[in-house]
Amino acid sequence: MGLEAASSRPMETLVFMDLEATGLPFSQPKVTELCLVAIHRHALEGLQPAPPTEGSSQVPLPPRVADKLCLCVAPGKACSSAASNLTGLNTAMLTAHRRRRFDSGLVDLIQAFLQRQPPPLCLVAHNGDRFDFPLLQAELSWAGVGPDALSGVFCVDSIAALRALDRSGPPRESSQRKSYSLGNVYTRLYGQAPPDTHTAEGDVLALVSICQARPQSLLHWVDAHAKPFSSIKPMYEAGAVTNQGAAIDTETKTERQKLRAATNLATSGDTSPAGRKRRPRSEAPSHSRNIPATSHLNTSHLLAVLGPLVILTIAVALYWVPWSF
Ligand code: DCM
Ligand code: MG
Repeated sequence: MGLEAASSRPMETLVFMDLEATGLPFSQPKVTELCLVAIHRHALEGLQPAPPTEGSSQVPLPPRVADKLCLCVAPGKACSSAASNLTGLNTAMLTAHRRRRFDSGLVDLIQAFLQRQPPPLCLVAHNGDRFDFPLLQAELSWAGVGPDALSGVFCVDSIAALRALDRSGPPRESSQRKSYSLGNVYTRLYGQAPPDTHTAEGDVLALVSICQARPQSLLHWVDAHAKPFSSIKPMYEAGAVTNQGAAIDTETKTERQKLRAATNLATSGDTSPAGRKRRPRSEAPSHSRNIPATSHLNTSHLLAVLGPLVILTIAVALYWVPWSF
């Protein structure tokens, strides 16, 4: 995508990122909300580091110059109740609000947003190595683009960064195992819980605030440890989610019915079988639907080839047996 950069150069832009989703990794989640906040390193370098005592610092204002891309996504499968409770989002609501799927249009939007940023650029996500990066790779693959869709983009997990910075700093609470969850790190630093937790934008802004506490050492660590985003493996195979289609449709329908009962929204167009049929082809990878048909075809082919072969063998045997005595 024209963002190629040598990893030896310092990262010029940090793109803080958070994804909300239908559930945890084991459930092969789909994205429900995405937020990217792009900040030039100068905006972070210009900040004074926070005083060393934790819990007493004032929450810094985010840099004034920051590009944001925040949007909601229709996941195409039901949210777990835990995820809905945390995020305040559910599939029926996202569908009723006519949100679109994580399709190639969204990939274009993300690429265009990143292309506006001066390279080299690095995605920064809290727990990114285990959640946000592999999930983004899975969604990119589902949308039909390859693992190199964000070629030239780098990424780091801010949990790894903060752990490393703590290890390299003066020993504090060294005997205690610290939690590096976003909320706990923020509360340790600023003596209060972060606002708007588990909304993509709220979590990104909390992460920015955390990174503003030690900007120089963070940037230094990022420059040394940024890895290519293309090296991240998808959380799951693109076809896996659509294979659960029947269950997904049923759960989604139940959610929609609940929403209609609660809000009396006229969503009949969305819930009718005809409505579902109108879903654009681009919203699901076609290959996953063909798996059973393909295996049936292979068995038929095998019988078609083996049948004549068996008949031919018997005929040859009958012809040669009398001659061999
Ligand atoms: N998540 C979940 N259950 C949890 C924690 C998280 O299902 N106990 C899912 C839903 C969230 C997503 O992970 O949208 C990302 O979490 P977070 O809001 O912490 O970024
Ligand atoms: Mg979040």
